[in-house]
Amino acid sequence: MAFPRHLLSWLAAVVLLAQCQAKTVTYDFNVTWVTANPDGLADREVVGINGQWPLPVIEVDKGDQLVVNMYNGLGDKSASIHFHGMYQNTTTDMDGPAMVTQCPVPPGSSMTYNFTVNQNGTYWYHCHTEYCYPDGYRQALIVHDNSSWFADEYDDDLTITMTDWYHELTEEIAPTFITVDNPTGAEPIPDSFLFNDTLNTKIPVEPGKTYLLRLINIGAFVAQYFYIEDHTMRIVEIDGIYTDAAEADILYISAAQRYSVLVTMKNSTEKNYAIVTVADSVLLDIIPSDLTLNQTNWLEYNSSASFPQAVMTVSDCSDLNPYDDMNLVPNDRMPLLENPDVSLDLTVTMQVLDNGADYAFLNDISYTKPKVPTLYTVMSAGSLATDATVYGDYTHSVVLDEGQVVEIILNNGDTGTHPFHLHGHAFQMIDRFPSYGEHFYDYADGDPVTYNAANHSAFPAYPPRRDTFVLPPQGYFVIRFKADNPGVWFFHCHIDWHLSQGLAMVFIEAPLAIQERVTIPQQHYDVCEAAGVAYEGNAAGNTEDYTDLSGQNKQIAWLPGGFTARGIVALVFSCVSAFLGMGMIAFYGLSDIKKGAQAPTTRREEMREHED
Ligand SMILES: *[C@@H]1O[C@H](CO)[C@@H](O)[C@H](O)[C@H]1NC(C)=O
Ligand SMILES: *[C@@H]1O[C@H](CO)[C@@H](O)[C@H](O)[C@H]1NC(C)=O
Ligand SMILES: *[C@@H]1O[C@H](CO)[C@@H](O)[C@H](O)[C@H]1NC(C)=O
Ligand SMILES: *[C@@H]1O[C@H](CO)[C@@H](O)[C@H](O)[C@H]1NC(C)=O
Ligand SMILES: *[C@@H]1O[C@H](CO)[C@@H](O)[C@H](O)[C@H]1NC(C)=O
Ligand SMILES: *[C@@H]1O[C@H](CO)[C@@H](O)[C@H](O)[C@H]1NC(C)=O
Ligand SMILES: *[C@@H]1O[C@H](CO)[C@@H](O)[C@H](O)[C@H]1NC(C)=O
Ligand SMILES: *[C@@H]1O[C@H](CO)[C@@H](O)[C@H](O)[C@H]1NC(C)=O
Ligand SMILES: *[C@@H]1O[C@H](CO)[C@@H](O)[C@H](O)[C@H]1NC(C)=O
Ligand SMILES: *[C@@H]1O[C@H](CO)[C@@H](O)[C@H](O)[C@H]1NC(C)=O
Ligand SMILES: [Cu+2]
Repeated sequence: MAFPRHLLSWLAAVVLLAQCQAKTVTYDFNVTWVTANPDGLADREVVGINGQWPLPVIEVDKGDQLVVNMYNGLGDKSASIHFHGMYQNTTTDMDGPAMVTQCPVPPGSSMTYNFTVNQNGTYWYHCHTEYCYPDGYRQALIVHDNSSWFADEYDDDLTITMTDWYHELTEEIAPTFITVDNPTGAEPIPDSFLFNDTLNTKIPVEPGKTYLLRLINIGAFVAQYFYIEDHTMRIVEIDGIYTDAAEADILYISAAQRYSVLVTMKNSTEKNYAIVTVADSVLLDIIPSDLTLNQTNWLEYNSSASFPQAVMTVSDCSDLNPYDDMNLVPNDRMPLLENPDVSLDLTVTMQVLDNGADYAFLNDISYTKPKVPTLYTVMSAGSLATDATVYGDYTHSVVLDEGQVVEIILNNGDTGTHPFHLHGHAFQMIDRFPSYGEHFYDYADGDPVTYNAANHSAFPAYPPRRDTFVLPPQGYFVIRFKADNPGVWFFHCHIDWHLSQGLAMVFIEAPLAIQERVTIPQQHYDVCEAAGVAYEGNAAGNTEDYTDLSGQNKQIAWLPGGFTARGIVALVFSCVSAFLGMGMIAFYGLSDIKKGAQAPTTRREEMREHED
């Protein structure tokens, strides 16, 4: 019996549709504590998913609908998920940062994330409530693409993460960080560095083949140098943006950055080769003698040959000369965005506030979370959503109009390195000083060098784009993006310690378009109910008068005039700190709460004062 012809063509159409139609990929995440010991040095509690750690890699194809049903089974800690690098176009409510686009999901509550993946490349996901991803709640998110320009050039792809690792829970470390006992803001020193959440990995490879290595720094703090002995890498993607191939011997991968590189194997199987990661120890205020900064893992060509430790050729990691990502050219040749409609001139500083602890600032504002998640203020403020006042004085919110070209000039008044991440966009990197390489750290000892709009280096015709860009010590960077994605987008340093010190601000992009195009699922508001967090009103939770911010959360008061941060640091170091800590709190409690006249002081200067 023959099938009717029309039925056959109908069947063919169904088959075709099934092949090119995007699918829904669903993950059920039951988030609970589990025990792990990835460096072989200490058992600790980590955030597991469905009883497992390392966490599952999320894998999707471009165009898929990704659904993640998260149940918070931690019992004692709130959580959320940010899908780092996903533009969340029309789904800003699925972006994940607590108190920015959602409420923190309390223990016993669930939240469903549901959005279309309209991008290619290498991403990751991580918890985005206070202090939660360093406890292990982070993993790779890969968007496969069989039609990338380099798809024919590799045989297989491998995902490799790297991270700093602490033996204590973040909640145990945090109280020792922002405190009068740590006025220089010295970041907690990691206990080790992991390679793909373990150590001593042997990656079996076949001679002559080419691999696409997707390298992701999922760490909370420390950048890492990466190279493979006797092998050249060809960079083809940074942070989800395809680039023209660029040969590199060494990469510098900051927290949150990704590099995809093509590596062709040798034909000979006589030897195994070291894959080397070197933690950027310049970021560490002290280097404990038992901290292993360099790790050797291997390309395994021959399991019966030896696995030699890497031989280091330089005396200090800052002598390693990594590839400068400013030189990359995006494969799509998106031209330089010209004539910005908005140009923001921002300066990073670290300053001691009235409680004697060190905080981080963008133009003297230390991000302080609002009482209502900023997106929910947008949704409930009506036409006042275009007035930045309603988002409060300490969220550092900037309202953008749809379609504007936005420029951010970020000057670094601090001696630390800050990998800045913008949610909702990949931005163009149009200038940076100093460049990666041998002079990267030279300026940390002199005066900050600020961007001069009247005299800058020529901008690239096709600027590289990425979503996380390293701001050099006492240097600057300049980036641009087009406000073509209505949403509430966090812009912050990806060193989790610095984020907790307030190194963040918020872009409210086309708020009236958000109101039109975004529908918040009832379940997301239910999470607020469960968490006891308001989901209507301005930053202070006021639903009657959106311009009345009384009761809003504020940053700690400034030191009283006459007391400089340097003075405080000198004092702290010359006295017994426990005794002094109590004395200072009492003293400042009596003083006027007003902004002091002191100039921003960098940490290095403070340290010098202490050394003097
Ligand atoms: C999550 O896992 C815990 C521990 O295995 C289990 O007790 C709980 O019932 C699970 N919850 C859900 C919603 O799956
Ligand atoms: C996810 O979103 C799509 C598009 O809005 C919708 O059709 C679908 O029902 C949603 N799925 C879930 C599980 O919420
Ligand atoms: C891409 O190629 C891989 C390996 O050949 C295959 O398993 C996968 O189904 C392909 N994906 C798509 C969307 O065609
Ligand atoms: C994803 O990759 C495909 C094939 O290389 C390309 O056509 C498409 O433009 C890419 N998508 C984005 C958002 O860059
Ligand atoms: C790295 O770890 C992830 C998660 O366990 C795994 O899927 C991946 O294959 C590992 N990569 C390599 C190169 O072994
Ligand atoms: C390995 O062998 C292939 C085929 O003979 C050759 O084209 C290639 O250049 C060789 N690779 C190296 C690194 O010598
Ligand atoms: C693997 O290494 C061993 C020890 O060096 C050597 O004897 C052997 O010939 C090698 N095998 C291959 C296939 O190269
Ligand atoms: C680690 O790497 C640095 C810089 O590459 C080097 O100076 C140092 O000697 C290495 N340390 C060890 C223990 O190999
Ligand atoms: C512009 O900057 C360069 C490099 O810093 C400097 O050498 C030059 O003198 C400056 N030109 C002017 C007109 O300021
Ligand atoms: C968001 O989608 C709009 C409409 O398709 C598009 O014009 C815009 O470029 C997208 N923005 C981003 C950041 O992908
Ligand atoms: Cu930082």
